Amino acid sequence: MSKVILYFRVVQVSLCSTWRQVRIVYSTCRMSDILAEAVKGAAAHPRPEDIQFAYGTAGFRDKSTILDPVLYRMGLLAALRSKAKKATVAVMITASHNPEPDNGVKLVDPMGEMLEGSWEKHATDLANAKDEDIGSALQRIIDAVDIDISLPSDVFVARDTRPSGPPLTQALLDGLKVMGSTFTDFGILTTPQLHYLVRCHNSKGAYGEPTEEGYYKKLAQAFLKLRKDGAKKKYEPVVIIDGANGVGALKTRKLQSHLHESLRITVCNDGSSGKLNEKCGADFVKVQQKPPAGLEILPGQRCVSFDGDADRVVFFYLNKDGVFNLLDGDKISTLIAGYLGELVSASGLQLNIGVVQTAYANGSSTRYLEDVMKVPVSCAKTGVKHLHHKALEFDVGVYFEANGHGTVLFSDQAEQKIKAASQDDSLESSKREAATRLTLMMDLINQTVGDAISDFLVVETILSTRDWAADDWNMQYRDLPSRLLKIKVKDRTAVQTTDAERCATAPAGLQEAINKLVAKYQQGRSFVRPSGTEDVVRVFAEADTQANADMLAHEVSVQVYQLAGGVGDQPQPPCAP
Ligand code: 16G
Ligand code: MG
Repeated sequence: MSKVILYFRVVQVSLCSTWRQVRIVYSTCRMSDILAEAVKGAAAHPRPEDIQFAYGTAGFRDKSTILDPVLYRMGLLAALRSKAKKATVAVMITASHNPEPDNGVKLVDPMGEMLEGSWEKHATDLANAKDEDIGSALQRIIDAVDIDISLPSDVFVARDTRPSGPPLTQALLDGLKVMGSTFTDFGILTTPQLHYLVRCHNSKGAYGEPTEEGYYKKLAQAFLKLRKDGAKKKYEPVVIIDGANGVGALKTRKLQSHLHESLRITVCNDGSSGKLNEKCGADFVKVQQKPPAGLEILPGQRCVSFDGDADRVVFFYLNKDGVFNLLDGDKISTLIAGYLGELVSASGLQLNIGVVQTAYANGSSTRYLEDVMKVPVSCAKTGVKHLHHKALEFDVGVYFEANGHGTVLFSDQAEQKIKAASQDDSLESSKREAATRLTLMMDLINQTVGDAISDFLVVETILSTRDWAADDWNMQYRDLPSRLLKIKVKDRTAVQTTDAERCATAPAGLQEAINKLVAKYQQGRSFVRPSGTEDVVRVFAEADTQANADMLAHEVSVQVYQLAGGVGDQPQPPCAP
């Protein structure tokens, strides 16, 4: 090893009660020693030879029983990332909406963004390095990024409620300790809370107080100030939350005391009896298009479903005839973009608002935004990081996946203009008031990442201001019937796409076949894409009726099966209703 760099190393760690803040005693040692220690440390976290891991759309995700070596290595990597960014980074241990036996890990960058794309390869390489090659794998990353490893590193850590969380956290901490990194283990948090904390910390409190309490206070204060008093005819401050038997339920309970009597929340699926994400949660409700187990609802009652780590949210209700109605990410973004648009015009500020969707967005929502609301719409690839990136192109960028994952980003310039207008005494009071409401909306919105709790409060604020019941919101536009299917193929990378996944470029002939099928159906639309989280190809179709959407999805599936190497039985046509 040619480089001889003296480097800090933790030799004693102790915990302090409130923050679980780690106190550290340092010693110094050489980089070569550290790399050797990293290899030695791998003995307690051996990697099975036969498994290949990949840092996918939302980090590593797998059966929790095989993730221990990945967590150890992500401890090593997080320390390097922190050194490279000269800032605190974060690591979240969660498998989101997946079943309880699964788990996962993802890295969070200093301002609460997802890990920078170029580092995903480093993560994959390190996770797949043989135990004895860990030192050289680390060295390759250090050289490729040109990291000054003599710099200190600091990492925030949190996990969801999965029973596999504590041992996996331990493996992660082992990696951090080997690298001599300081860390704060926050225990159980929602994913967006961790994103918030790391941003608050690195912005030195400018984004908020870097504590869990600080998170509740920031959201609750904005929410209470935005709540207009006065009698409501339609809006009722009563809501039922399906917490997916996960962390969102626990944290909503904590938030409740800060909201006083402004909103009556009943938390169901709070983990006291049911299993995480089992027949409940945002993913179940969106995919199954039906209410979760564990809720008793009356027609008209507004219900909300979070996913397992509370970064996704969907609303739903039964109409007066008992028919289930879903208010998904598309409905949420339309509601938010409409309201923010009104506030921006009322404030007199020149700010452009845009909405970012994915190909999964219901065609009716896109048409409504573009044709009725006259809001520009961009389409991004699936995965929060892609939407987030595109939303930065607007002064006010509203982004949501149909599955309920999204938020709003305000550019620095927009934020400054809004704050200045809210304090400008020379402005008409109506303009100033609109700017003040925008300032409060910025506080209520977790701009680091989609946040079920924050998004839920944003929606409640708008419904209350508009005096709308769920039905009024739902009537903005009518969803086109759609169907999502998945097809098993030999190699899902055989399917390649372009144009934000709306057009298949491989295998040859697939897109032409889809075009022909789509042309047969009124308001038909369909696309296929390889999943980023499962070994399948996904097929989406929408059309004028449910029967047509089902048939179009089926016909496209058959093409995928035939042209892209389907395995198992050929897809069967949908049964007649
Ligand atoms: C991940 C993504 C989610 C996306 C989903 C698509 C994040 C934090 N999560 O859960 O946004 O909708 O993957 O899954 O980016 P798929 O590729 O299997 O369809
Ligand atoms: Mg999630």
